Amino acid sequence: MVISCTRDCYDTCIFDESYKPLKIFPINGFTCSRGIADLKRNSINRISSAYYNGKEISINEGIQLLAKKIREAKPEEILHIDYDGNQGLLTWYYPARIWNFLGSASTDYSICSSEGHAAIKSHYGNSIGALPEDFEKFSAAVFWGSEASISFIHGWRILKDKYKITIDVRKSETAKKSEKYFIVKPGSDAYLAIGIMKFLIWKEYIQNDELKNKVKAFDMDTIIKATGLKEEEIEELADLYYYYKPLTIIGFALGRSINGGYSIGLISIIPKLLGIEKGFFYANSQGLGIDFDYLRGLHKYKPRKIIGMGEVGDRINEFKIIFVWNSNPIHSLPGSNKIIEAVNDGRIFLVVHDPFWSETAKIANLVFPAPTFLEKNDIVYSYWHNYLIYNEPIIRNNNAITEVELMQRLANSLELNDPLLFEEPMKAVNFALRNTNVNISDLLSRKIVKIEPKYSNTFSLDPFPTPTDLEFPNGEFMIYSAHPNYTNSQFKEIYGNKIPVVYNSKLDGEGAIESEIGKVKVIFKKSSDIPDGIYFLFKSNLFDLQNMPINSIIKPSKGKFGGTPNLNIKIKSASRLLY
Ligand SMILES: Nc1nc2c(c(=O)[nH]1)N[C@H]1C(S)=C(S)[C@@H](COP(=O)(O)OP(=O)(O)OC[C@H]3O[C@@H](n4cnc5c(=O)[nH]c(N)nc54)[C@H](O)[C@@H]3O)O[C@H]1N2
Ligand SMILES: Nc1nc2c(c(=O)[nH]1)N[C@H]1C(S)=C(S)[C@@H](COP(=O)(O)OP(=O)(O)OC[C@H]3O[C@@H](n4cnc5c(=O)[nH]c(N)nc54)[C@H](O)[C@@H]3O)O[C@H]1N2
Ligand code: SF4
Ligand SMILES: [Mo]
Repeated sequence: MVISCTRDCYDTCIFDESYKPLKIFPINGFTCSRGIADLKRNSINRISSAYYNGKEISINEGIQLLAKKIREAKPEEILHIDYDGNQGLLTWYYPARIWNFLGSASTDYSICSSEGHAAIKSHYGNSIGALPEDFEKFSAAVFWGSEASISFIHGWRILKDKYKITIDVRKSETAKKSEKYFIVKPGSDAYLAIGIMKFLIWKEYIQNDELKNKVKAFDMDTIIKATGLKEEEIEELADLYYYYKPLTIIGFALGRSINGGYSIGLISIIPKLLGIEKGFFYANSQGLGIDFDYLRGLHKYKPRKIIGMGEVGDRINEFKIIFVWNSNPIHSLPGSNKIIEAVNDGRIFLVVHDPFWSETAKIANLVFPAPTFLEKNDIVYSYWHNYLIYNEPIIRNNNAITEVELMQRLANSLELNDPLLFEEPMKAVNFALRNTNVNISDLLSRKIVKIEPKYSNTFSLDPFPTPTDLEFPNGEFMIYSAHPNYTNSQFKEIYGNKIPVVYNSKLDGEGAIESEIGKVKVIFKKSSDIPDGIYFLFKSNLFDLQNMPINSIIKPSKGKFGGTPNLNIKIKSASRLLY
């Protein structure tokens, strides 16, 4: 029997039944500060019953109440918000069927990685890159907009003794541990990638007339101004790429910055130009061949409306009911202050299914208790390694209701009888795996099975930007990164609720950050690791000194490729003055 951590994390650790990390590659017998605290955390801050407006009710009463609300609303007035709090196929994907059957509004799942997936696919047909075994073959690695030594510890373990180059907007922990680092301006990575390509051509490291014509449109002066690097530094990067033929780890932060899709797409084609096989890694989930749409019922049903994850706050008036699972939108989505206001005013009936009292669960009208991954059966995949895992519970929890059971009991309550809503879950998974080398009975008996990913053979330099396609980065920016002790908003039960500290080059003490749409109050802290014009926060504590979501000051937006909102925003001012 095995357990697999299903949190939104590259590593997807696998444990034995006594919760020791398996000594198989690439888990290699170690885990993170969250992994070692999971057993302890499992009994803290848990939702232990259903609640209606703060009052304990039975799960059955909760389901009846939800069914009544659903009957009173039009499908497009019901929005479900679900993300990667647990990426089990039976926790995240399959339970979406009921909402898609009803035709409810859906988000576009764009908050994190969709921009990069779409950009890389537009060049390669697929976004899959290097697998853990491939990581081992390289003698060098480039960490481009990636804080891998914190966000991706098992990948880092494989690469940490190689020659390492980091490209970041601040002196990150990964930069400090690298042999070379380059600090660029936020959102300038597309320019830098083109600068590197220009040198690769000038120095005749590569011959490619089509590329030569495309990069001509960009002059070196503009690239230097945009990136803030010296010409010699860009040349050095081209030399390093040519001589080391490194693996490039393309971080998710890039997709949430300006020019994000172009940056990621252009970075991903550098290895190809240099003939480096499987020379990049972004996220491998979409190359595994799992039919996620089938699990969600999207092969048959269609949401009546799809909205950007960055738009939920702004378009809140279009909805009457929001059903949330696997996500903590009050913490994580742009404009989430508008969700809070709408719930407080009674304009939105907010329903949350979560194992823990997340910030969103705390303000919800109706709450359902979910089991953690330690307490339920699931099929788990990783966005890095290619194991499929049959996760079995090691702790019993009779108070909680699984996502599958909640969906099916709600369907009964609504007198829905479409067979897809009641398809035996493992049968559904088996069908979703039909294009892979894995079948469910094999997986259920062997517990861990390697899936053989599918690579595509197509390649195109397009979509290659022209200068007018790119936004020239100037001004001051707020940026975020992963904290070692938290996964997004999770783990405050163990590691505490931190104050909102904004690391920067100039200011110390209490003050405010203002964007074009609002202001939040924070604690500034000077750090020599941060260049002028950069305001850095960990992405695990997104509430200001007055408990306002920091994301209140992020306006709605949609990336050009996969719809990812710009979270690393340009700000208007940062100052010690509060008013
Ligand atoms: N411990 C821990 N691990 C995690 C998570 C966590 O919360 N905690 N979260 C998981 C999730 S959800 C994700 S998405 C990943 C995220 O992990 P990563 O992919 O590593 O991305 P980020 O941590 O968002 O940012 C990485 C780096 O990008 C830099 N950066 C910001 N903007 C720019 C830019 O415009 N250009 C360049 N070159 N650099 C820039 C930041 O300074 C930061 O050092 O980690 C996963 N792993
Ligand atoms: N300003 C700013 N905003 C950001 C970011 C940033 O860098 N800056 N980062 C963005 C990124 S990268 C991401 S990925 C998003 C993440 O945003 P969220 O999706 O909100 O991620 P989490 O905070 O991990 O919340 C996941 C929720 O799922 C719950 N959960 C865990 N396991 C289960 C389960 O088995 N069942 C159910 N029903 N629920 C479960 C957890 O308890 C938690 O409440 O935030 C984004 N928001
Ligand atoms: S959060 Fe990541 S590194 Fe930590 S236990 Fe889970 S999968 Fe492993
Ligand atoms: Mo993420």
